[in-house]
Amino acid sequence: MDVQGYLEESARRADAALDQRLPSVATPPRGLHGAMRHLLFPGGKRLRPALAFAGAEAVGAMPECALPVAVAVELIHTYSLVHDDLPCMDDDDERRGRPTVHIAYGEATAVLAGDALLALAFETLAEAAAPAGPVEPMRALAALRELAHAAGAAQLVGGQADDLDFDPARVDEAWVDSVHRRKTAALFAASVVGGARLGGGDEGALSALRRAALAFGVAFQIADDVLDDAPGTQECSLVSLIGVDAARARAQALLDEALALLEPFGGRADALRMLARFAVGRTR
Ligand code: GRG
Repeated sequence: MDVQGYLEESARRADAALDQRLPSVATPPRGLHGAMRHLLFPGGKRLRPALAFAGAEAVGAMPECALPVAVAVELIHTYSLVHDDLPCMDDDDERRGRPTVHIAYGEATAVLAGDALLALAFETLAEAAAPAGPVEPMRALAALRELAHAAGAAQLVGGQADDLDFDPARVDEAWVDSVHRRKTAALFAASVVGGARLGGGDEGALSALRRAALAFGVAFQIADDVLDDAPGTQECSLVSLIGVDAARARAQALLDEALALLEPFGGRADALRMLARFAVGRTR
């Protein structure tokens, strides 16, 4: 299967589960429920769910066992985009060619929709951890803890805080790398490792997968900055700091590092390798 086929199959699987998890728009408060669904359907590439499924496959499990993690990470990713678009943050009117949630539903509802998506992510994993749930409870709890850490002050939120504080006079490569790691790569790692955890992976495998996902997660963010590069923009980007060619070379080196870490997994990590190459090699 090629990467587009893998992403489409992952999206189908994740979308059906997400649709079931989300409150119906027919149920009050309708505005809130509509706002929660607005950016989720239709979604983006659904890369993080695909990474969760590929993480399970990398440890020899069926991709479906990663479903609770796949759903939870996409909910967190979506909440972060809803909040990132708000006037107090990036102040964007459009995302994926459609009005952002606060444009469509108002600012207060967009804040609440983001809050509710975040809470639903943890409810989803906690339900998977219930004794009668589909997953071994301790594994689901460990995935929940790792995802909470990736979403919190130490990672996603902390990275966003530093990004908002961006000061071009003080920025250096280590600082940019730290923001990329926390804001982008941590959620990639929680997706892959969470999927592998639910798939029964041992600590050695999880640790190698975490390092690989962090490496290609940072490479993905660098590649994203290369795609977004607009001369003269003042933002936290390796491109503005070291130039396009050096940034591309850094992304390639990180991808190579990730692929080397995946080597011991053999054919089981084929899907993960394909997604890592896709994430870093995207042209749009
Ligand atoms: C508000 C806590 C909080 C965090 C916001 C998501 C975010 C952090 C900022 C948005 C801008 C940005 C550069 C995010 C880094 C991650 C990234 C490149 C997100 C886009 O991911 P894709 O390409 O998006 O997977 P789709 O649309 O395909 O889902």
